[in-house]
Amino acid sequence: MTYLAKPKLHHPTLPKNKVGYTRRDYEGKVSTLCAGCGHDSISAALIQAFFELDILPHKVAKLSGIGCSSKTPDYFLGNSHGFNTVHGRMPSVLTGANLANRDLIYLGVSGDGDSASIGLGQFAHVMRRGVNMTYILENNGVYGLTKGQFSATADKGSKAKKGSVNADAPVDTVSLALLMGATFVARSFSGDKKQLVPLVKAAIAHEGAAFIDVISPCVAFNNHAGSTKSYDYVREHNEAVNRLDFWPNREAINIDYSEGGVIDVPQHDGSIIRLRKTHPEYDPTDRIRAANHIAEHVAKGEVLTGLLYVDPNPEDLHAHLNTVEKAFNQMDAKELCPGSAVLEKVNAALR
Ligand SMILES: Cc1ncc(C[n+]2csc(CCOP(=O)(O)OP(=O)(O)O)c2C)c(N)n1
Ligand code: SF4
Ligand SMILES: [Mg+2]
Repeated sequence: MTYLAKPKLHHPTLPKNKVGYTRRDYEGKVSTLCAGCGHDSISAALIQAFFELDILPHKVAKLSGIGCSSKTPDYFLGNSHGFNTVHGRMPSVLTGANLANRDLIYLGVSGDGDSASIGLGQFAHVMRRGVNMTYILENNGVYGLTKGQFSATADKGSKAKKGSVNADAPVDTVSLALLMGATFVARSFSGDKKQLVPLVKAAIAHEGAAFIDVISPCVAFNNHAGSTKSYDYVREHNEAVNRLDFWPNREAINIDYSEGGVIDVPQHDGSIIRLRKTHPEYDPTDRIRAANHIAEHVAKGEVLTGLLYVDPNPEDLHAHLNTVEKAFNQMDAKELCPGSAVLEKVNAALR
């Protein structure tokens, strides 16, 4: 059994969002992951975020690589576009799709093996190019699907279930995303939906490369004492730099907050991220200080969560390349192929 379709029965009184869909309309097939797997909680957070943002499911394209994490797009947004690519190659397929049609909302879903081991090069370049997307890395420190080998995000000295110790230095994906030019960088925990859901919403609204590393324990292979990606370890070492609330541009903010430690970060599309700072000195709009702060906490073995960096005025790949706005599938043959005379001119310019 590889999947189970969910029964299509909807209770008539289920609440609908502004585009007329119920929460059930954002679900997918029944998950076949292990009971208690962090990845399922991330799927639930994604369902909630897309439902509450009133996004039309057919306006979303979900792309993933290979792994338990990369299987999850089958378990949410069942009415959206989907592409399960090759291991570690999701970013290039997502980039191509985005270049062909910028009208969709792009959601990349990956694992730590998929992104930090085999796909490290693709991961770095998709951030550098500023592809407008929300990239979710479901980080459990192991290759769950292939039975628990250490991945490149496993901490040095952490222990596998059978006792072997990881001798290699880890890739810190948020530091790398920041270094490579991502304009929205966050970390969260699959067990903290209150933090994760607004982060996902803000990442969707962000018009550039948005990256969220979500620590997502693998209950089958990496949830024991000695693992730094277990539920217990993350709960004990979680340091949130801020808690955030998110308002899409069409909604007025009508909740009162005391001034102390609260900052508003307006996004390019008019939406607002309101940050309640838990680390008073932390400024998520300062890339260099953010990088230092993250590195200091990595050295202490703490899991720094929250919105770690945001550029309120990002530029995306289309701006870099000065592309046309129209999606390729909206163009006729004449627009797509301007003819041999134009091609001749282009070729002549290159001689
Ligand atoms: C080219 C290629 N190499 C190796 C594999 C075997 N493989 C499948 S999933 C996987 C690792 C997945 O780990 P991760 O991305 O962390 O996902 P998780 O299962 O932990 O969620 C590997 C090595 C493959 N499918 N394709
Ligand atoms: S093996 Fe690990 S990552 Fe895969 S479904 Fe089970 S708990 Fe989740
Ligand atoms: Mg993994």
